[in-house]
Amino acid sequence: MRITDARVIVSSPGRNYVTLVIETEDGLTGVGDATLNGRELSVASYLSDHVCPLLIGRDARRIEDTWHYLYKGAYWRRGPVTMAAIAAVDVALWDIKGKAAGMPVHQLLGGPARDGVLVYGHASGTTLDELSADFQRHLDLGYRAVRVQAAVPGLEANYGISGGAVYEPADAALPQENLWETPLYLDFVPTVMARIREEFGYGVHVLHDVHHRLTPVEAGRLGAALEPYRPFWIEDPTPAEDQAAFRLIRQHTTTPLAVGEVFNSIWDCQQLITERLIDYIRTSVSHTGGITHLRRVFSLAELYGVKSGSHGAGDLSPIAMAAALHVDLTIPNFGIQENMGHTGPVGEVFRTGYTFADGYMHPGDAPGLGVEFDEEAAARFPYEPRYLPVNRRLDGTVHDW
Ligand code: CS2
Ligand code: MG
Repeated sequence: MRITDARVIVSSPGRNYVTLVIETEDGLTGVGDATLNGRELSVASYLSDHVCPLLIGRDARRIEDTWHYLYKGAYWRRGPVTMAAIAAVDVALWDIKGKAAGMPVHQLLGGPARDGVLVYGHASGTTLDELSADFQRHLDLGYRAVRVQAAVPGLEANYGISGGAVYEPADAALPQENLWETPLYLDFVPTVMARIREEFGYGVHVLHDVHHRLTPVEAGRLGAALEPYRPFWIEDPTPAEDQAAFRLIRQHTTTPLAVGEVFNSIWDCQQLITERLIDYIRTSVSHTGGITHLRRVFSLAELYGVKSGSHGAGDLSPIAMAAALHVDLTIPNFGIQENMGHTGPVGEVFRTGYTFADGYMHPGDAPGLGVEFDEEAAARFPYEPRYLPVNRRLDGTVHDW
């Protein structure tokens, strides 16, 4: 089954997505997501200039071989651009394999290990009252797990606050500047959790994203302060490239720790997993080398009692969401899946078969991934330059965003 065409489409139906389309000689088409928020064109170039020419004439059935050909064959390994490009090829080939077999991808991965995939949604507010109304809205929709973020008094324009729409941090043609000051945040977050637990009790999972902003000892203090409220996890407590830093956090708190949305390979989390420094690994299909490599990460994690909790932000396309759900349905150590959702014209470009009911999602049973990518619709939404914000402390120092 030879590959006859591979092309990259960058479209912006509300936000930018990089989509790889692979066609085979027998008329099958597979799609993969290669979106890297704020750096979309670099992955598009990596694919069209350096990967697509290598795919023409290759056997589409040889997923594992193609993965290693692209990873080892480039000599220059890892990194978000390379791994997002490899991910798109890998996911598109799994899509083709499923369509060729007449089976959903999750059947090729061993079949369902559960009936549905527990997902968490995002509640946020510029005030605690707004947050509480948004939390209630999520409960009304059926969510059993909800992430909570609220604007820290004294810090305007902060991460994770959506103003009612789907959260979109890449909001300007050149980077906006946000403000940060850790002591204000550390004093505020326990009051957020207290309010949510007082109002909604303990029968729903509550999550919180720290977005890589603390030092290890600050993160330990936050985790300890939140223990009475029993969060499902705190996410990305410290800049995640320092794996050993998590030892210090662990020594100070039993609040579960999740990390991984900026990781792109198993090497980024090897120490975190093998030293049992985290509870959830949040790597995503699109940024971690596709289904093939993500399963390897989760298999390593399973050995050490670490569960999955994949990143599922709106800046991963519906193709990535579908691929994540197929993996989530099948692995033994599934934990939870983020579901930020997509809005606006995204649905005109990506037609999805996955479903949500009572807090659980299911990828559907259509052959392959179950997502149709409409290239004509995509052409109506050309690329728009968009950047993620940059963070500064009150004294002007650049801080982790
Ligand atoms: C966030 C993301 O979903 C999350 O947990 O951390 O929204 C993150 O800010 C974006 O994916 C960045 O592109
Ligand atoms: Mg996050």
